[in-house]
Parts: sequence; C-alpha cells; structure tokens
Amino acid sequence: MKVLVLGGDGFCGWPCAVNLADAGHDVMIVDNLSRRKIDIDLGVESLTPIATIGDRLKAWEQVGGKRIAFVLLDIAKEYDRLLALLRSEKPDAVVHFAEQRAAPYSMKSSATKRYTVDNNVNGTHNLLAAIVESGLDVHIVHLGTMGVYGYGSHRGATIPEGYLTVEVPQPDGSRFTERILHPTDPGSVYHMTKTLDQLLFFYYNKNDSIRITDLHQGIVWGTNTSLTEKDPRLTNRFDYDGDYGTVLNRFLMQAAIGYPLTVHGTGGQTRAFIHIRDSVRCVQLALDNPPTSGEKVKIFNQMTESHRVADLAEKVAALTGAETNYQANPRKEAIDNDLIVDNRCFLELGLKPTTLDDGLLAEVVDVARRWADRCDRSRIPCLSAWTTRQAEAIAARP
Ligand code: NAD
Ligand code: USQ
Repeated sequence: MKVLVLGGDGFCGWPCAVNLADAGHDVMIVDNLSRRKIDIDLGVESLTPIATIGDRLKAWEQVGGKRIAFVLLDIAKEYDRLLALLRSEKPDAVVHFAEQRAAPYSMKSSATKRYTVDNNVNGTHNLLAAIVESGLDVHIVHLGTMGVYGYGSHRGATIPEGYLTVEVPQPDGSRFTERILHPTDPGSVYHMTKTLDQLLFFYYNKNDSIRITDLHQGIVWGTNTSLTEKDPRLTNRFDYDGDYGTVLNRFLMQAAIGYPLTVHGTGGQTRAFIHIRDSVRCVQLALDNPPTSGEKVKIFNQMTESHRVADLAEKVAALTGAETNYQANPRKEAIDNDLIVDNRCFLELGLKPTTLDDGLLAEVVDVARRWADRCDRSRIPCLSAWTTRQAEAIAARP
C-alpha cells in the first residue's frame, strides 16, 4: 500500500513510518519540521538526541529498511502543493499526525492559541478538501485524542468508541433513539482543535463519502520501538519540558534524575494511556481494516489502560524511590474524575496491550538516566497557565 505519513518526523509519526516501511508499504513522510523549530523557539531539546530527518532516513536505509521518501511541506499553508502531491502520488492511505499537539503550548499565549487553531484546523481541512478535489479514494487515518470526550462529566458511564446512542423525548411523550457523535468537552485550545477535526470528518464523510478512521488516542508513553532501537540515528524523541513533556514520561525522567515528581493539584485526574509500541501497532491495524465505501467515520479509542496521576506517581516512586511534590495546578481542570473507556475495537482486531506492569517503566527510566546530562532542570516545571487564576497560584508556589 502507498501511505503518506503527515507529521512523520514527530514522536508518534516517526516510529509509525518506519514500522509501515518495515511491513513493506511504500511510505512517504510529509512534514514541515515545525516541531523541531518549536524546540528551538522554546530553547529546549528532546532528552534523547535526535538525528536530522536526512540522517534518520539514511540510517533507516543503511539498516536495511525499505526506503522512506520525505517531502518538506506545510499542510496548513501549502494547499496547492498538497493537492499536487496527492495527484502525483495517488496514495491508498494518509496517516495524519501533523498537528500542534501540546495542550500547555496551546495555552501559553494568544499567539500559541491562534497558531494551534490555524495550524490544526486548516491542516485537517486542507487535507479533506484536497482529497475531494483530487477525486481519489484515500483512506484517512487521523490521530485524535481521548480528550475530545472531556474529563469530569461522565458520572461512571463508559465512554463509547465515538458514538453515543441517545433517546430523544418527543412532544407527544414518545421517544426515538439516535446514534450521535459523543458530545465534546475539550480541556484546552489544543483539545478543542481535535473536537473541530471531528466535525470536519463527520461533514466530509457525509457529503463526499471520504473514508476516515479517527483514533482517539490516550497519552503515549515510552520512547523507542524495536525498529527505532536499531541505530542511534533512528532514536525517537523524548519530550520532558513543561510544555511538551507528558505526565508519565515526565515522572519517569524526573525519577531518573532525582527531581521530585510534579503532581498537579491532588493528582486525582484520571487519564488514558498507551505505550508507543501499541500506538504504532494500532495505526497499522487501522490501515489494514479500512472503512468500506459509504461507511460512517470509524472511531476507535486508542488506549490500553487508565490511571490516576497520583497513582502513577506512587508507582514510579515505588519503582525508583523518587519523592513526590504535589503542586499548584497550572491547568483549569477537574480535581478528580473517573474514566471508564470502551476499547474493544482494537482488542477485537488483535491488539495485545503493553501495560505499565510489563517492565517497560524501568526501561524508560534507563533511557532517561543515559541522557540525564542533557536535561535542563529549569525547563521541567509546567508554567503555562490556563487562566490568570492558575498563573497566580503557580507564582505563589513555594
Ligand atoms: P509531535 O509534535 O511530536 O509530531 C507532530 C509532527 O507534525 C511534527 O513532526 C511536526 O513538525 C509536524 N507538523 C505539525 N504541523 C504541521 C503542518 N502544518 N504541516 C506539516 N507537518 C506538521 O506530536 P506527536 O506526539 O507525534 O503527536 C502526533 C499526533 O498524535 C498529534 O496529532 C497528536 O495530537 C496525536 N496524539 C499524541 C499523543 C501523545 O501523547 N504524544 C496522544 C494522543 C494523540
Ligand atoms: N500532569 C501532572 N504533572 C505533570 C504533567 C501533567 O500532574 O508534570 C497532569 C496534567 O495536569 C493532566 C494530566 O497530567 O491532568 C495529563 O497531562 P499530559 O500533559 O500528560 O497530557 P495532555 O495535556 O492531556 O496531552 C497529551 C498529549 C496530547 C494528547 C493527550 C491525550 O500531549 O497530544 O492528545 O495527551 S489525552 O490526555 O487522552 O487527551
């Protein structure tokens, strides 16, 4: 199959691209390298040293991998080039990772809010419009987020895979049932862009019969896969800073360098998690099981387990002896929430979940220890505040 991997230089996209090439697909990465530029703008670096995209692709060929092509293109701004690329390549599928993905970055300033909306919504819309204009039948696999469902208002209900069956009361007392998109409840400007993506997919699927799989992915942890471990130049990125680092990888890295684990608020926030190896596998499963012509947008909950943040800290502390620091929360979010998630679609397709208890936590700590001298401790605190109230609370931290 010919697959374009939009955002294939990023944390989830790079291991996915090499995995697809390894499986024999013709892979082309399309990326504007904006993530590397944001690191430069923020003055931070991946904890693991990452090679340039050119060196990555050379290394992949040298270890015997099937050649991966690369095109430097901004999908949010270069519509005509994107359309021309689709017309010339005629891909069977496009995997869409190419968005600004950090909630704290999206909440830093009006400029980063506007950039996140412009980049993410235009990028997704350009892709959809270009596929329609090209007349091609391309399966889109999009990386969405569990955060579209929101955290806090489920009251013990199980979150279904995208659609909710509701009963609507009629004026005459009768009721009808309807299968609707699950209501959205975004917790940041970034998460809001994913809810907008979801509506764009709904519309283009209804109007133009575009075949789409939207993967509502949880927080990805871990760093490498067996393929990115084959050569140091293939190493995947490891974000640890207060804007791009995600909670579990941050805790594991903090434990590795003896920095007290930064639990926001009470740590009662419950979130969904998936290991990078399973994330890669899920994308492959989604590509292998496309929607049929005329089928509604397929929505899969791409997660394998849910945990409270405080429980994660406790687990990491038990493994490493780390201390925990409960601190003022920079985010406006529920202090605690339940999270029960239906993830049967991928399990039924054969996903064998990698869990926190499979020994890989220690592997991440080892990776972090190896690169500990690259860590800038001053960049660890999360300082991007959701509102002035949270900014004041952070400023008052001891
Ligand atoms: P990332 O920032 O590491 O990678 C995104 C890639 O897309 C980068 O290489 C970037 O340069 C590229 N990109 C961004 N905008 C672009 C544009 N306009 N044109 C071309 N390329 C562009 O992020 P990631 O962690 O790999 O996440 C990938 C996708 O998965 C995102 O859509 C994200 O929302 C989703 N996701 C990530 C996680 C996670 O924990 N990392 C969890 C759930 C969902
Ligand atoms: N948190 C801490 N301490 C930290 C960092 C985070 O307690 O040092 C807390 C946050 O306050 C939040 C939770 O941990 O309650 C999760 O934060 P996160 O940064 O790990 O994850 P999030 O902002 O939700 O975003 C990440 C990815 C995003 C993806 C999302 C999936 O960056 O791209 O969409 O996970 S999900 O969370 O399922 O919506």
